Amino acid sequence: MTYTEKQQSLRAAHEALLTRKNEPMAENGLSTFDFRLSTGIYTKYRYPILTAEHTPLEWRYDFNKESNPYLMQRIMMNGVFNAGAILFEGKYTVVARVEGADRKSFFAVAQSDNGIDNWRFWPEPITMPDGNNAPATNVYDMRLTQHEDGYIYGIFCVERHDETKPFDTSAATAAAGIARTKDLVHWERLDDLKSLCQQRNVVLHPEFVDGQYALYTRPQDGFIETGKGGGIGWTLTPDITHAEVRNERIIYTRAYHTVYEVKNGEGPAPIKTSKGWLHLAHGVRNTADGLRYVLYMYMTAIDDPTRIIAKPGGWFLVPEGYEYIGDVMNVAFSNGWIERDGKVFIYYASADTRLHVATSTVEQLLDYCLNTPEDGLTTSASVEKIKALVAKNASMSK
Ligand code: M1P
Repeated sequence: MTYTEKQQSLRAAHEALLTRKNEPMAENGLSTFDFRLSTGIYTKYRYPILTAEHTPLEWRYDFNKESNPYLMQRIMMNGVFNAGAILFEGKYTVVARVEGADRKSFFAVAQSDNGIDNWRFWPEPITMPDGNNAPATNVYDMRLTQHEDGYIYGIFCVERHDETKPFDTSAATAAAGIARTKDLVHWERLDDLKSLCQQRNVVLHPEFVDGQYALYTRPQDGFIETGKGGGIGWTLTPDITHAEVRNERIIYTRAYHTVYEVKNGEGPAPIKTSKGWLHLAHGVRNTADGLRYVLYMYMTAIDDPTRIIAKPGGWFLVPEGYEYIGDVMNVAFSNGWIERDGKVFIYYASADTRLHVATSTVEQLLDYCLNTPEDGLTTSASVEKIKALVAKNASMSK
C-alpha cells in the first residue's frame, strides 16, 4: 500500500467505527452480556459509545510522510471513560475523561444527535487553566451542572503529588477543581474547593439552597481510603468563586456488608422530578480480587435535597460480560446522565476503560426507587423481603 492508501484505509476504518449503529440489548429478556436476565429498569447497548479508538486521528498521528514515514501513532490513547453529560445546543454532549498512554487524563467534548451512537469528539481537547491554583498533575471525572445562575459548572478531581512525602512517588492528594463556562470551549477556572481533608466526587447541586451554592462532597482521609469519614456529604457555600467546605454533614453513610461498605460517591448532579430528586451514585466494596465498583440510586425530597425519601437496596447497575475487563477490573462508574422529555440517558463507564450508555425513563427510575425494598442489613431481613414478595404473588393466583 502506498502512504496515501494507508492513510485512506485508516480514515475509513475510523469513520466506520464512529458511524457504527448501536443496538439495544434485550429490553425484558436475556441480556447477552453474561446471560443475565435484563433488570427491565434500563436498556444497555451492545457497543461502548466512546473508546480510545474514537479519539480523533489528528490527536494521535503525524500525517506528514516525511516526519512519519511508517504512519505510526505518535501519541497513543489508553481509554475514554467517566464523563460528565449535558444537553447542549440540542445535542447530547459529554465532557469525557480521556486518558493517554502516559497515564495523564484530560477533558474532551464529544457530541451525538441521538445520545446513543455517532459520537464525535470536538477537534481539540479542553484547555483547562490552573487559575490561582497550584498546577495539577492529573485531572478527571468532571461533573457538569447547568446551574440556575446561568453558568455551566464543571467540578472535577485535581490530583497532585503529596509533597509531604517527597520520597513516595505514589503519594497523592485529591482536591475538587471548579471551573465554569458558557460554551464548553472557554473555561474560567475558580479556586479549588477549600477543605480540611481531601475531596473527590464533588458535585454542584443545580439550584441555590438557602441562597447559597450547594455541594455534594466526599471527604476522605487519604487519596484512596476515605478513612474515618466517607459517605456522601453536603455543604453550602455563599461564593462559588472561593468555595469552601463549612459545616459538612454526611447525608448518605457507608454501612457494613452493603454495596457501599468501603466507600461511595455522588454520580452526576441529581435530576429534579415531581416526586423528588433522583440521585445516581457509586458504591465500593472490597473482595479477594480487589475493589468492586457498582452504581446505586436514591431519592431526596424536593424541598430538602439532603432528606432521603427512597433508598432502594443493593446495586442498580453493575459491569457485565466484557464490561468487567479493562484497566481497573470490576468497575462501573457514572458521573453523567441526561434527561430529555422524560427519557434518561445514563452514561456509565466500565473498568476505567470505555464509556457506555443505558436508557430508561424518569417514570421507571421513580418506580424503581420508590418500590425496591431497602437493604435490611441482615440475611434474615433479605429473606423476609423475598418471602413477602412470594406471598404477594401467591395471593394473586388465588
Ligand atoms: O478506579 C475506580 C474509580 O476510582 C476513583 O473513585 P473513588 O474516588 O470513588 O474511589 C476515581 O479515580 C474514579 O475515576 C475511578 O473510576
